[in-house]
Amino acid sequence: MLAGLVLLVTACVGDPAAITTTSSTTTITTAPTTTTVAPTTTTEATTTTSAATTTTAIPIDVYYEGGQVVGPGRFTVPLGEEVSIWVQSDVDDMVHVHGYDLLFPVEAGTQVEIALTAEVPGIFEVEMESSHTLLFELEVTA
Ligand SMILES: [Cu+2]
Repeated sequence: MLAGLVLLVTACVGDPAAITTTSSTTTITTAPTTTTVAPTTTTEATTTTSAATTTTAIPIDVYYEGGQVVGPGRFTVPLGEEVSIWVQSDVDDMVHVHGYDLLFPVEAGTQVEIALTAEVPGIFEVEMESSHTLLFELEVTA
Protein backbone atom coordinates (compact mmCIF):
# COMPACT_ATOMS: atom_id res chain seq x y z
CA MET A 1 0.00 0.00 0.00
CA LEU A 2 2.77 2.36 0.94
CA ALA A 3 4.73 1.32 -2.11
CA GLY A 4 1.76 2.11 -4.28
CA LEU A 5 1.48 5.59 -2.86
CA VAL A 6 5.15 6.27 -3.47
CA LEU A 7 4.81 5.00 -6.97
CA LEU A 8 1.97 7.30 -7.56
CA VAL A 9 3.88 10.29 -6.28
CA THR A 10 6.91 9.34 -8.30
CA ALA A 11 4.81 9.05 -11.40
CA CYS A 12 3.60 12.55 -10.90
CA VAL A 13 7.01 14.07 -10.36
CA GLY A 14 8.77 12.06 -13.06
CA ASP A 15 9.08 13.09 -16.73
CA PRO A 16 9.58 16.82 -16.78
CA ALA A 17 7.34 18.22 -19.39
CA ALA A 18 9.04 19.91 -22.24
CA ILE A 19 8.51 23.56 -21.83
CA THR A 20 7.70 25.09 -25.11
CA THR A 21 8.34 28.73 -25.03
CA THR A 22 6.45 30.36 -27.78
CA SER A 23 7.82 33.78 -28.18
CA SER A 24 5.41 35.84 -30.13
CA THR A 25 6.01 39.42 -30.77
CA THR A 26 2.81 41.25 -30.40
CA THR A 27 2.97 44.72 -31.66
CA ILE A 28 0.40 46.70 -29.86
CA THR A 29 -0.46 49.74 -31.79
CA THR A 30 -2.15 52.03 -29.44
CA ALA A 31 -4.43 54.16 -31.45
CA PRO A 32 -5.44 57.38 -29.80
CA THR A 33 -8.56 56.39 -28.07
CA THR A 34 -11.24 58.95 -28.09
CA THR A 35 -13.56 58.08 -25.36
CA THR A 36 -16.75 59.90 -25.86
CA VAL A 37 -18.54 60.02 -22.63
CA ALA A 38 -22.15 60.71 -23.23
CA PRO A 39 -23.51 63.23 -20.84
CA THR A 40 -25.31 61.30 -18.24
CA THR A 41 -28.78 62.53 -17.83
CA THR A 42 -30.00 61.43 -14.53
CA THR A 43 -33.68 61.24 -14.76
CA GLU A 44 -34.94 61.18 -11.30
CA ALA A 45 -37.99 59.13 -10.81
CA THR A 46 -40.76 61.51 -10.23
CA THR A 47 -43.24 60.04 -7.93
CA THR A 48 -46.44 61.90 -8.20
CA THR A 49 -48.28 61.18 -5.08
CA SER A 50 -51.71 62.51 -5.33
CA ALA A 51 -52.93 63.87 -2.10
CA ALA A 52 -55.19 61.49 -0.37
CA THR A 53 -58.66 62.71 -0.71
CA THR A 54 -60.95 62.23 2.18
CA THR A 55 -63.93 61.69 -0.04
CA THR A 56 -63.87 59.22 -2.87
CA ALA A 57 -65.19 61.18 -5.75
CA ILE A 58 -66.47 59.40 -8.82
CA PRO A 59 -64.02 60.25 -11.59
CA ILE A 60 -65.25 61.31 -14.99
CA ASP A 61 -62.62 61.66 -17.67
CA VAL A 62 -63.25 63.39 -20.95
CA TYR A 63 -60.82 64.47 -23.62
CA TYR A 64 -61.45 67.17 -26.14
CA GLU A 65 -59.07 66.90 -29.08
CA GLY A 66 -59.33 68.39 -32.53
CA GLY A 67 -62.93 69.34 -32.01
CA GLN A 68 -63.79 65.78 -31.08
CA VAL A 69 -64.90 64.44 -27.77
CA VAL A 70 -63.20 61.29 -26.58
CA GLY A 71 -65.28 59.55 -23.97
CA PRO A 72 -68.69 58.09 -23.39
CA GLY A 73 -71.63 60.29 -24.18
CA ARG A 74 -73.16 59.94 -20.77
CA PHE A 75 -72.03 59.36 -17.23
CA THR A 76 -74.49 58.26 -14.60
CA VAL A 77 -73.82 58.99 -10.97
CA PRO A 78 -76.00 58.40 -7.93
CA LEU A 79 -77.55 61.36 -6.20
CA GLY A 80 -75.49 62.78 -3.39
CA GLU A 81 -72.16 61.45 -4.64
CA GLU A 82 -69.02 63.49 -5.03
CA VAL A 83 -68.05 63.75 -8.67
CA SER A 84 -64.71 64.77 -10.11
CA ILE A 85 -64.99 65.78 -13.74
CA TRP A 86 -61.64 65.88 -15.50
CA VAL A 87 -61.63 67.59 -18.85
CA GLN A 88 -58.49 67.69 -20.95
CA SER A 89 -58.56 70.00 -23.90
CA ASP A 90 -56.29 70.97 -26.77
CA VAL A 91 -57.87 74.40 -26.98
CA ASP A 92 -58.60 77.18 -24.55
CA ASP A 93 -62.24 77.13 -23.60
CA MET A 94 -64.69 77.02 -20.76
CA VAL A 95 -66.29 73.88 -19.47
CA HIS A 96 -69.90 74.48 -18.58
CA VAL A 97 -71.83 72.11 -16.38
CA HIS A 98 -75.42 72.94 -17.06
CA GLY A 99 -77.94 72.65 -14.27
CA TYR A 100 -75.21 73.03 -11.72
CA ASP A 101 -74.17 76.13 -13.60
CA LEU A 102 -70.51 75.62 -13.13
CA LEU A 103 -68.13 77.30 -15.51
CA PHE A 104 -64.48 76.39 -15.43
CA PRO A 105 -61.77 77.65 -17.76
CA VAL A 106 -59.51 75.08 -19.35
CA GLU A 107 -56.26 75.92 -21.08
CA ALA A 108 -55.00 74.16 -24.17
CA GLY A 109 -52.95 71.13 -23.29
CA THR A 110 -54.09 71.08 -19.72
CA GLN A 111 -56.67 69.31 -17.68
CA VAL A 112 -59.22 70.95 -15.47
CA GLU A 113 -60.96 69.33 -12.55
CA ILE A 114 -64.51 70.21 -11.77
CA ALA A 115 -65.53 68.86 -8.44
CA LEU A 116 -69.16 68.81 -7.54
CA THR A 117 -71.66 67.07 -5.39
CA ALA A 118 -74.39 65.46 -7.43
CA GLU A 119 -77.16 66.96 -5.37
CA VAL A 120 -79.59 67.78 -8.17
CA PRO A 121 -81.18 64.83 -9.96
CA GLY A 122 -81.60 64.94 -13.70
CA ILE A 123 -79.65 64.91 -16.92
CA PHE A 124 -77.32 67.80 -17.44
CA GLU A 125 -75.24 68.77 -20.40
CA VAL A 126 -71.60 69.46 -19.93
CA GLU A 127 -70.20 71.39 -22.83
CA MET A 128 -67.30 73.31 -24.21
CA GLU A 129 -68.86 76.71 -23.88
CA SER A 130 -67.43 78.67 -26.79
CA SER A 131 -67.81 75.92 -29.37
CA HIS A 132 -71.04 74.59 -27.83
CA THR A 133 -69.67 71.10 -28.13
CA LEU A 134 -71.38 68.61 -25.89
CA LEU A 135 -68.72 66.83 -23.87
CA PHE A 136 -71.12 64.47 -22.18
CA GLU A 137 -74.37 64.30 -20.31
CA LEU A 138 -74.23 64.00 -16.59
CA GLU A 139 -77.07 61.89 -15.34
CA VAL A 140 -77.76 62.10 -11.65
CA THR A 141 -80.08 59.37 -10.57
CA ALA A 142 -82.23 59.76 -7.51
CU1 LIG B 1 -73.13 75.94 -21.66
